[in-house]
Amino acid sequence: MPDKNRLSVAMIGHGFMGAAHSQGWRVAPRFFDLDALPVMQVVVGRTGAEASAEKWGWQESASDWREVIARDDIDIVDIVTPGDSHAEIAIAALEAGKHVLCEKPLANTVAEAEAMTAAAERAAEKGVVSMLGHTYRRLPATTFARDLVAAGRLGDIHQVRASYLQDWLTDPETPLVWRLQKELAGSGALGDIGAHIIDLSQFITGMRLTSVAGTVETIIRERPLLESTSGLGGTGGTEKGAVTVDDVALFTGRYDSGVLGIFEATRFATGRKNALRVEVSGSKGALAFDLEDLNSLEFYDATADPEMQGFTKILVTEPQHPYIANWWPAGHMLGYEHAFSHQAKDFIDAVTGGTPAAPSFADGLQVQRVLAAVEASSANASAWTTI
Ligand code: SOE
Repeated sequence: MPDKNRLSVAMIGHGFMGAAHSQGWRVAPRFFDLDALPVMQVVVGRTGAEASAEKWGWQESASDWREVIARDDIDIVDIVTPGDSHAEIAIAALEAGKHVLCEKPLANTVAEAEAMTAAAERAAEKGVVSMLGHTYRRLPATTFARDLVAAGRLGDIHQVRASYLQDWLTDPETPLVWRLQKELAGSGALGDIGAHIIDLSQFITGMRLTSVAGTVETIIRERPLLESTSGLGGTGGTEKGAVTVDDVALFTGRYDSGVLGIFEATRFATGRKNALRVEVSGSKGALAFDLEDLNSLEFYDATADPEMQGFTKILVTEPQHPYIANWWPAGHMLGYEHAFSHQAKDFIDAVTGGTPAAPSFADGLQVQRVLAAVEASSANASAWTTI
């Protein structure tokens, strides 16, 4: 690697998201021309961090995040732990003057998200950067979708449809992992995957949700206690424990423009593995994005001659498309992990070049308020609830 300014990264947590973030830090400086080189210095975990460090290419491992945050040689703290520790770690890191990248959802409660946002705003006055990890914003097709809406190609937005469908909980033997425990995860499908479609719909349209009406439901209420983890699930024992989060969240939302959106987040969509879909309908056109076909964007031009109208599938792999010029020739396809490199690149650009770090913690707080409003609505006979 060329000799450049270096920014040492400490990653706190080393589960599935730790693997994805490691990939981002490792690859971004090899494909994008960054003004500083992120150095994968230390991965932190209560147990097993040494093996993760070796596997993913971190220089060292540690078990105490507080000690790591106190180190002078650490510039960036990357938080990929379950949501219950986001607030404590992020606030401590920001107060120690470290730039912070935090996985979504920002926190487990609105109060925590407010405290994190206040800490981020105080830190920003001293030039400290903070950013939230909604990686699906950083796919070429979703960024291009945002650009099309901003350029007026859809005209006035009439409606939004967004769903995030997974099925990894349909098996009742899937054990009680942390994502199914309220004290660790905050909420279930709602916060874990619903947060993505809330953020993505707002990112693409530039509109903000102001009220919601919804229902959340837990389909399987008890699961085997976890014995060993693998991927999102693992192996359970004979003893069972209570699932304390939702499995399914369905809601309608109204944006600040007055437009209605419909949302579904579920881990019980049998056969759907990671199917995030956002469709936006407007007076001059429409677009549809499908994560299971992430190199493409469907666009409908309602201003074309009637006999030529129809959804066009655009392969978003031309060098003119966002992020693509630094990768492969047209049509050579990107995957899930590329968004993590884009995230690392955008974060380093924000730190070195002062470009705005988006989504900000304030954006994450707004999403957290949407999540809380959906839960409040569900507890109140699905009444419309202001965010
Ligand atoms: C599990 O539902 C999960 O890994 C989410 O936590 C991620 O945010 C999403 O990108 C994929 O699914």
